[in-house]
Amino acid sequence: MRRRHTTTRLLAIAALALPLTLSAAPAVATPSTPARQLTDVIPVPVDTRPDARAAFRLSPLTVIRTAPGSSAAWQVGRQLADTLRPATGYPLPVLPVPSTPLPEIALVLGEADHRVGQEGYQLDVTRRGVTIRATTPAGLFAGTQTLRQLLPADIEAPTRQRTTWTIPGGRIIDYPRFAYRGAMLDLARHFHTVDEITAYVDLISQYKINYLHLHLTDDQGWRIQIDSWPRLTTVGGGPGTGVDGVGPGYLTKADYQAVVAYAAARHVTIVPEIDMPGHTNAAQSTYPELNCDGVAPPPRTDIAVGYSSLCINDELTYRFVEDVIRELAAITPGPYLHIGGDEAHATTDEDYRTFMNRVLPLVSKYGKRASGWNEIAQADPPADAVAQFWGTGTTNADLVDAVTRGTKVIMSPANKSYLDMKYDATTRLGLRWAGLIEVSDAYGWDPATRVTGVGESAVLGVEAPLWSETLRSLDDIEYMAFPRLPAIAELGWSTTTSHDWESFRTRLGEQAPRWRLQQVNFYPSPQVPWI
Ligand code: IFG
Repeated sequence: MRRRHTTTRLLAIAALALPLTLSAAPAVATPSTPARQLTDVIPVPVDTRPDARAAFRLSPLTVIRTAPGSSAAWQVGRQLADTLRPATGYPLPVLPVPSTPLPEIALVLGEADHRVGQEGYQLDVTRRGVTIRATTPAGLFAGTQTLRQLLPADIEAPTRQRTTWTIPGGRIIDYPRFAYRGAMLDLARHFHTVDEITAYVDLISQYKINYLHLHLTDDQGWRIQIDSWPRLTTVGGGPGTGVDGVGPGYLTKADYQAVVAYAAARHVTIVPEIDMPGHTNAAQSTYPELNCDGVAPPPRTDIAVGYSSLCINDELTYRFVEDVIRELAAITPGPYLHIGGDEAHATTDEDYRTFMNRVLPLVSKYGKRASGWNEIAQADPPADAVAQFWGTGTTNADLVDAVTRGTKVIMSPANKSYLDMKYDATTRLGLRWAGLIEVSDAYGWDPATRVTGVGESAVLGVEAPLWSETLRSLDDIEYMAFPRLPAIAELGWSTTTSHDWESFRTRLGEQAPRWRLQQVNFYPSPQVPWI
């Protein structure tokens, strides 16, 4: 009964859309940009087979058909429709039906090439339409991000364009090299609002980034509500906190859950970080009892590091840490909880190991997998712990030793992937302690050979941290992240055999019209042929 009704409805749509079709067809095709190739995508797909005879052109009749019975697939279809409707002006109804007589973009769960795995997709473009096949909704979403880039850049316009919406024909089989492809925002040094975080999620998800690490606490600010220690945010995240005291800000639990949901709808998983035992001045200046001498140090708004340490041999410290981990784990659906561990210069090596060996197991007690900066390898991290390498060198004995015991590594070499590093000596924003990072530096390395003794099988993936000592706005975030974040995204997704600077810089240049239409405040690197 439903099927007949649906078909009738579809034909009604077709009848309605027909005049639109006639009126919308431009007198002459107006190619707005050079013909797009299936490889004109970042990250570059694994396997592309063009078929010039099979180009597909969106029209007012096009429908988006999603796998019946999958609300997640339907959500991917809705997101795609929301992306394509403004610039095309087409209805693009999203229909969870087994088939349609109309030209379609079909999102199908199952039937994909076996190589696609859990995150990949198969995308077929023929004269009759587009079919994206995947094992999971995440794979469908990845396929729609590729489809978005296969359309002319005008697709990013917020208003209707008289562009010919042609998609190049052929087949793409695509899937990621690494499972973890992350970005990081530091909310502690400067508090970025929910709107700034979700705007960043909109951008990073276009490049198949699938994790966003939020650095929630540090010396200058505590940015996540913890019910059992309420002054952490009202004071530690209060007025005057942050670098240069730029002001209050923290995520309530509702804010955090809204960010988690927004990111999840774009198949980005949030990884929260509570940095300890160092980088804890915001907490310790708020609660005197968290200090060994019971005296609260003054709040800090400078950018020095390494001067703070929780009181390692005081039981209250571990009640505090367990309260925080418990409350944060309860509102974090993702698998990881990051406990920091970096620059604990005010903690003795022995105390550091004592602390970490008590705290790391608390993360798994509350159902999460512990991650931490690579210093955690100095303790005895549990086998499933993840160490995030942020060194500038190519060796690290503790890390290699932990890897032999099963630790996996997220690669974030500071001289390659730290987006808060200046592009060159003239860059107003950013720091330069790890060196200057132009786009070619961010692209020119291999996560599987960066650290001797940490090979492909030990590398979980990559992450591009953006520390906020010098950032104050979304414009600042965008200026430092674009165009270098797409470089890290390609390192995380694409194959070593497709790694090619000339190809990447050309494809990067082709992103400019898209970023201008999305009002992305990107850095126009002289290394890139921007179109
Ligand atoms: N190192 C510190 C960060 C931040 C960064 C700025 C790590 C793991 C320098 N720790 O990077 O807190 O200050 O580039």
